Amino acid sequence: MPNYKLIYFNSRGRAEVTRYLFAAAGVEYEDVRVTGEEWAKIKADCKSPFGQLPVLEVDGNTFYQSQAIAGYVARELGLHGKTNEEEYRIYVVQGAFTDLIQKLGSAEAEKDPEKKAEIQKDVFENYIPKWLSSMEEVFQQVNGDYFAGDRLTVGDFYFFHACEYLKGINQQALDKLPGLNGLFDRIVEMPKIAAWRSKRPVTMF
Ligand SMILES: N[C@@H](CCC(=O)N[C@@H](CS)C(=O)NCC(=O)O)C(=O)O
Repeated sequence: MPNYKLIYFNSRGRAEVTRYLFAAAGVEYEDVRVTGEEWAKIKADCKSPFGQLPVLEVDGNTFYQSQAIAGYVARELGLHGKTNEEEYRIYVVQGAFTDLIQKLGSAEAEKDPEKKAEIQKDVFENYIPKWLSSMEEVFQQVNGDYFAGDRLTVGDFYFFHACEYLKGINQQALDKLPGLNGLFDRIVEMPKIAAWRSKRPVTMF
């Protein structure tokens, strides 16, 4: 097994899907979490051409862009799509995840407090409920217990990571969505995922 070193900040953010993949596969890796102060010092030496985190070092080679990293790790660990259709279904969830974090990020980035409150109200009252019901519809179209069909894949961890955050804000967020609720609970109860969630540093997102 190669030597994996995942470098990111002390948050789940753009690294957690990859952390979940390592956890689910029971693969050891170095989970390096840098502070903002440390990052300011090492940013110039960051081996990503984008000068951003996360980066993944694999036996000394540097991989960058979080979704490319997750896709690479998923394939290495057998949690990728094994057919064209499975791969397609994973990209659907990954795309929806990207839409959600862009929307949450745009609310966060607004400086004017009044406008920010307005955007946040719209995100929480309209965008997120619609996003969740769309995800339920996507899940219901699949013939199986997981987003790609009958196998756990990286797509399920994009969903899980997003919904872990949404449930942190509103514990009932998935209550009326039986497919998503059931999948969320199945992932929570996976022993290797439960072990990771109980030992990882506690962070807001
Ligand atoms: N598209 C990139 C975005 C990476 C990104 O925005 N990283 C942020 C943290 S979430 C970062 O490194 N910020 C510090 C900086 O830009 O100096 C990815 O998904 O990896």
